[in-house]
Amino acid sequence: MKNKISIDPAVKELLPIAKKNKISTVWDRYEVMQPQCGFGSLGLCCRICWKGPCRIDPFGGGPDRGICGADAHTIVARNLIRMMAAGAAAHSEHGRHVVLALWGVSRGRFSAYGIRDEKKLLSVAQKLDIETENRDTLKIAEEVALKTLEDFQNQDHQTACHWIKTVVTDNHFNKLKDLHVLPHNIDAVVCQIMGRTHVGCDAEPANVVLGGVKGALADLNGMVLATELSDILFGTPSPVVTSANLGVIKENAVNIAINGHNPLLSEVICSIAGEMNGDAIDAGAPAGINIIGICCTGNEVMVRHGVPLATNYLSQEMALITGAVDAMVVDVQCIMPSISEIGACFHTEVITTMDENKITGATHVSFSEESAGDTARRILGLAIEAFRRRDAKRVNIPDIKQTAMVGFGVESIVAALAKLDEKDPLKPLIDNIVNGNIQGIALLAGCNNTRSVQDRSFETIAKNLAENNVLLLASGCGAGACAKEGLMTMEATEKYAGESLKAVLTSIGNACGLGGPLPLVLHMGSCVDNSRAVNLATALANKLGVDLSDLPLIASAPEAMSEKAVAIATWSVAIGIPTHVGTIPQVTGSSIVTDLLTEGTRDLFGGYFIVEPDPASAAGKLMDIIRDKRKKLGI
Ligand code: SF4
Ligand code: WCC
Ligand code: FE2
Repeated sequence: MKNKISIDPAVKELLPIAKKNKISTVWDRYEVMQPQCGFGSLGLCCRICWKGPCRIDPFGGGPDRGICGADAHTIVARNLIRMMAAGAAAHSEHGRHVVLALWGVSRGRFSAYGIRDEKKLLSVAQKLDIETENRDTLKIAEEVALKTLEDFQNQDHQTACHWIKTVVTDNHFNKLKDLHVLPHNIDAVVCQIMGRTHVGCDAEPANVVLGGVKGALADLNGMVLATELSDILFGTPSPVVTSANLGVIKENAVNIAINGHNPLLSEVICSIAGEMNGDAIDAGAPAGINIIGICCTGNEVMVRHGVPLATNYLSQEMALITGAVDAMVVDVQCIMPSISEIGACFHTEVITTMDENKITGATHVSFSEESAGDTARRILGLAIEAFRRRDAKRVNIPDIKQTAMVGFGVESIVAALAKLDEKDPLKPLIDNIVNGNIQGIALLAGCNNTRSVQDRSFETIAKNLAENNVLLLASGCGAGACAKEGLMTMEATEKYAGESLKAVLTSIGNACGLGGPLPLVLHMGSCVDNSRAVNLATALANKLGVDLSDLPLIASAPEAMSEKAVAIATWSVAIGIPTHVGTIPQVTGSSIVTDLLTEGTRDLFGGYFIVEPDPASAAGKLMDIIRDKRKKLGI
């Protein structure tokens, strides 16, 4: 096979099998789609009203305005911020589900759930200025839930959402306030973006983009609350050793892949799977039930419970092509609609679970918090039934998996650092940044994209930055890529880290009793858990009394794809972080919007976009930024 597709050896092994079975995968469909529309790629196609579609001629000579009179800049800006609104809506819907679950639990409902991390509840309550002394746990939980729900309900434009204040420095909060981009209500801000981009509304490109920034910050707000409240309900991640890639599928087990994003159902599936192990064994699977994760549902249960990760977004179809996945259970976001058709080529039961996310051809088992336990049991039963239909002759599980030590939330990183300095845990990290042992911090985040070779950019950038002594954090499909590439191991640190980074990671690892260094890349969780990286960075900035934009800190989404990624990258810039994307954003049809994102935002927020598809060049540019930031700090 062409190695233009993926660096993942499991993918390479399975693609010929897909071909033999005449199964078309995401890469086949990408090829059929070529050449892709040039107008759309530049952001110059408008379908906002039925006078259109309209397109602007990027070379001049053709139309320079849409039928209504909108020019290239207006069209590009509107298209862009509608993507941000969709991203913010997706993350915030996820967050809404989680807060409603917490609210239900606090009122004695939803027996499948409980407060699993009371310590986290207390720390969250304190962050939200909620009284905790001598109060009943459920009462505190109720107040946390109600205060969080205000972020979806507040109608006072002058009062910002509660959660955003907890993740940015005070200084930056005031800056965002002065620029009128602080969200006051997630739903209202998303709604406002849809309204202002309707035909005949906001046509001033910079104003449109700033409206989008507010939506992106609403996205951040939704992600932070989703992460923090999920920790209360399901536990805060702590380091755990597990494995990644399709070799985690077991021939002698009932394999259930959980795919998507929202942990509400997958957590219950994981916790009651043991109950039905006997049934799986009776059905002829001596290893019982084997739960494996895909995409961010996978990341959620991986960092909390060490559930192995089968794969990340772009290769989700490959899990089915092993012929050994008995059920693929999906919830929301980044699920390929093709999976039902591929599942049907095998014995696999593809099960959708959220009423607002169905797929033609899949079996729908409707999820609700009230009956989550029964839903999970029904799904496990369907998987066991499907296993009985599995054709052993069609099973091809690549013998490929990597060890991965994962589960590095802020709490576990601070706990590890506390082994070096109990009273002041952030001090060793700061000291090592100041003395240059750690040159900077990078967050590797975001998707896979058929426009890139799957996972390659993550691998190249990670190795390159590590060699230059940059501490690496990862989330989402970026984390999945690093896990599959074996970068979440002590061995990777030994092999790829620069000498001084290696020494720091080794002293922390040894102090924690690991008998070796921390892994080269620290897995922080799913995409919503990007909020963990922000929390860590902001804690450092607060301690140093500087802004995020002063720190030698960068983010990279080298294979960005989704609307959620557009929202994330935008808030990353808006909170002051230089943010690399390796996919050319669909904005280059407008010089005004392009300049605003790569230059103008630097003056406004301190953060800006770096667009560089070549991963090695990107790593070089990111190192230059880190060195420059260090110089400005005088370190
Ligand atoms: Fe064309 Fe304007 Fe309608 Fe867009 S909003 S499709 S540019 S007429
Ligand atoms: Ni987040 Fe991108 Fe993965 Fe989906 S799961 S593909 S948005 S990084
Ligand atoms: Fe995700």
